[in-house]
Amino acid sequence: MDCHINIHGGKQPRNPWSDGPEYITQCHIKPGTNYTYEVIFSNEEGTLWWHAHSDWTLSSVHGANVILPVEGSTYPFPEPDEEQIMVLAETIFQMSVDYGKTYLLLIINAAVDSEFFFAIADHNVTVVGIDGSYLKPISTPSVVMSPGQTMNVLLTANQPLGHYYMCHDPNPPPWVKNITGQ
Ligand SMILES: [Cu+2]
Repeated sequence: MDCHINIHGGKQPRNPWSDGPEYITQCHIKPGTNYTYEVIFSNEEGTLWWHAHSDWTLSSVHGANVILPVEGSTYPFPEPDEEQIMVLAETIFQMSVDYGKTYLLLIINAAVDSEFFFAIADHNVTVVGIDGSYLKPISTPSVVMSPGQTMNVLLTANQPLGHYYMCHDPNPPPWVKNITGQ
């Protein structure tokens, strides 16, 4: 498969040669050949991602770029107990949590053309970052993510022990319909 990689959301100052769009900054990388990307981050922080950039390959060839706080600094929110990367794509995802722990979910909407609601039944999430920038935390029962968007959200496992649906769907889940008015 011919390929090239977009460093999605990376500003890459004075380094467009590693941005990935086919036939704009580079030709296809042919099977059996190599191409080395130089990724330059400047003030991005949190979660970004990379994806193939040719036709529909981006729906299956992708991954996270996690940009941690620089050494000697911390997150601008309480330190989570654990972190979990979640790429919203074509697969079903399950996650086990420990009661009382707080998890930082690094969520990437890798869909080519769909906005997605993301929600966890009976839980609020606290949005602390969007598209490689931190923000003033917002607590909400659901978020809507546009194609290519990333979010960092905190989830605290503070509900009775059990199984809870995690919703990733173009339509709002039933338990948030009263909030969206639909
Ligand atoms: Cu991109």
